Amino acid sequence: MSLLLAPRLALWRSCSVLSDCCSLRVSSSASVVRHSHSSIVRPFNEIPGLWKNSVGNLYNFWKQDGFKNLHRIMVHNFNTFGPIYREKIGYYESVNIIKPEDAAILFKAEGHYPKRLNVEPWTAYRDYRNRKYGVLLKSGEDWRSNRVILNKEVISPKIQENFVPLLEEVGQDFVVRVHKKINRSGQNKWTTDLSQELFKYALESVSSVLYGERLGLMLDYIDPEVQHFIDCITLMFKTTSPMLYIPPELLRKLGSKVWRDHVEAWDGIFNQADRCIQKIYKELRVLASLLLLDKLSIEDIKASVTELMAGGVDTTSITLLWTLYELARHPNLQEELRAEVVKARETSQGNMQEMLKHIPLVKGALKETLRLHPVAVSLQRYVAEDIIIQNYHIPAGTLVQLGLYAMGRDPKVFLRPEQYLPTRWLRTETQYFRSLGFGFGPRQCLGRRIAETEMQIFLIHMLENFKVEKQRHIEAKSVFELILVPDQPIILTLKPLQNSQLV
Ligand code: HC9
Repeated sequence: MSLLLAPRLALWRSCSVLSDCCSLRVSSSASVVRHSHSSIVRPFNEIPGLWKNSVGNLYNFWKQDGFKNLHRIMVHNFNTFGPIYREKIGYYESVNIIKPEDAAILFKAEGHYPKRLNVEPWTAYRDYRNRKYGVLLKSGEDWRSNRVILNKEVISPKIQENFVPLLEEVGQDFVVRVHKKINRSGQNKWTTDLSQELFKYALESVSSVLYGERLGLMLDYIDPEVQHFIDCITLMFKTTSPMLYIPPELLRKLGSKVWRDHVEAWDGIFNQADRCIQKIYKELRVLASLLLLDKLSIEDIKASVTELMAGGVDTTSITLLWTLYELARHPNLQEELRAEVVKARETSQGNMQEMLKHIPLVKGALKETLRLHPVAVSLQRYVAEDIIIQNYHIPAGTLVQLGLYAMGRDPKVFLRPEQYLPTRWLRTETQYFRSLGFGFGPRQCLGRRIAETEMQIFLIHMLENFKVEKQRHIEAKSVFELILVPDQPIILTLKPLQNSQLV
């Protein structure tokens, strides 16, 4: 009996194989595209994920406290669905990817006018107050023409020379301030949550570069208006995230508190920037060079300069805070970095511009911080053409997000991702589309050059003068407040080094 059945079974099996082939052939000629390596490309609608019930997804997202946990939800989704998933939350629909190779495909398809996710609350405010968009929010040819001119003044390598001395001065003043605090404590050390101090350092730095004017934030008494500006930036970020998934227009009509706070925050930001811009028309810095070029309207300049100023406070200061935190947790590494800085100072005989060329490990540390604690949870582009990622067809116009936080912690992308290892950036591991903390291509962070220089100079000064220690055992995590920030205050202790001199 069984002997008789066996051949029939075999026959049935081969039949089913045949019919599989047939159905594949049929569908490939109908809607499925053939990929170059002869594998069959699968249609957009087969991408796994949660995109069929957008309202239900929004509800679940809200239940999981998604507004604060966006980064962890993304990690979870990649673990569930694999390296590509499609998602729809409220009116926000995207395809999410995690692999550096796929990021490369995405950025190659960004087109002439790269477009990322529109942060609706930000444009809603500008429209509401009738204020111009800067390059942060502009699109199309208007974006491109503004960006090309701003690039020359803000991000070109040549211009870096101009702001190194300005940033060095702010760095030195910060050291003096810390020494003062240490002396006053009477304990030969200063234990504190440095975040406020770092906000001030970052704002002082960026203002100095943009306006050529010092705000005096390294002094004991600071202008309450400037403190208000700092608070407004934090409030602006905080109030943005709850409005990402609900149309701000609607919240405005309902007179909701989050919208009102958001408007108040941006009002505070624009007022302070207006005051700064008003005061220093003549100074020969970024702002003045732009005015002299006479290629952009004063309103366009104001809009982008305000964005640079507001975008350069929490972002750099939090990255520095995470870096100090990691150095406090890894004392041996801290010594290695210090040795590099001491040697660099010798080699370059104190010339800061030169010194910045001899600190690969410090630069690696900043990349490592942005890998584990990125400011932006994701990078996004609306693809300008049809692309194929992970063998799925993605039509032009789709919003594709690279999960930057998830990628930084993926063991398939980084060896031992949980370890803070600045040396991995010294060309021992491949770097292909892995260091994306500032984005990529013509739409990358405009403030990148200022931020990098400012952070490197800060670390040089701190390492030369102080030892950074951590008090108790704390394990700080990220929380999403539009940008990722520490979920608790990070208390650090600064101790003067033996040979630290008062500058
Ligand atoms: C936030 O799902 C999460 O220095 C969203 C997608 C998104 C879109 C735009 C991103 C934003 C995220 C994070 C914060 C970014 C922003 C674009 C610019 C902004 C990266 C990933 C920077 C921090 C800017 C802000 C400048 C501004 C406030 C003047």
